Amino acid sequence: MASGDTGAIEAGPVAAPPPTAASTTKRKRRLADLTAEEINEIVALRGKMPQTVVGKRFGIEQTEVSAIQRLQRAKTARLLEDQEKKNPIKRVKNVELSVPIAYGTISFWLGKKADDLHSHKWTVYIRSATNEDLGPIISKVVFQLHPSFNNPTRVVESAPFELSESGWGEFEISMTVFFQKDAAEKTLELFHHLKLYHEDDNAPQSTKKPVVVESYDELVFQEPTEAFYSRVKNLPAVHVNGSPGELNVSSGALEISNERKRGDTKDHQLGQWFGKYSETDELTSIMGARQQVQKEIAKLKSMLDSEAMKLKPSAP
Ligand code: SLL
Repeated sequence: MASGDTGAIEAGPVAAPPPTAASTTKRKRRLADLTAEEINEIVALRGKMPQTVVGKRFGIEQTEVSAIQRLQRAKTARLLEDQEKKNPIKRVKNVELSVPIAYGTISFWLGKKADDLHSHKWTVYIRSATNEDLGPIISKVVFQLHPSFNNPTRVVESAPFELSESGWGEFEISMTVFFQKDAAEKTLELFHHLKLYHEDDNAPQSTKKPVVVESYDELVFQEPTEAFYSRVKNLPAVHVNGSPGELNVSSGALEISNERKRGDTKDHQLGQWFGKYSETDELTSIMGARQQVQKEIAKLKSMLDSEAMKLKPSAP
């Protein structure tokens, strides 16, 4: 699983630069000139105001407004790591949870209803590949739209994690996935290019048949925390690979539930356009194969361990 963007910039105390002749003359300020209070203010304003405005207010460049956010995120990641070092969270060894997901966009041409700024209506979404509720896994998704939209940063705090809009152009949508707290995972960044038009320019536009672009992926939790593992292991959205050893709790893999859960996408109004990743064919065989491999790995590991024990020189 790709982890969140912590940026290339190293986090650390923002020290004031040594006074130079240049710093006394009037010029644009640099990142290092900002006080901690100003940085906090910029972070708070960043989502609420266009970056250019925030930048102007503090006499810095727009790119520096973004850099500050990355710096802040890297700092948070580091704090989390430090915390974990002091008080390690218990993780389940030899186990991997995987959650098949699908994400993408479905866009309809508006036909007669189209105007210059709104030729299409579209929906961007992240769903379980089998349309189960992702609410127990994901706490929120932040969709970042093109700056030409009003309030381009959209936060969806409950499942289903989707957003509908209308517009005129194609662009890249970034989605930051935040996991439930007990998963103790960093955020995950997904990117999807919104498509409004068919590849083939000559294909007639239709208000009935949408342009659908969807990607399949899996959220993989290696050695999940014990809290997260026991809470989600039996959910139909979750596949358990490997065996938890001494925890010895039954696996929830490949369990199929017909129960309608809040937040699932089983009766979704766009459901007919969703890709189908059936439990019964491909997915089952992939999951089955994966479980087999995990079992073999566990077997080999324990064989190696017992060999190593035998080889250990006994204490004099
Ligand atoms: C393009 N680079 O030129 C892309 C930008 C932006 C699309 C596309 C805004 C709609 C609204 C909108 O659709 N922006 O203002 O409500 O194709």
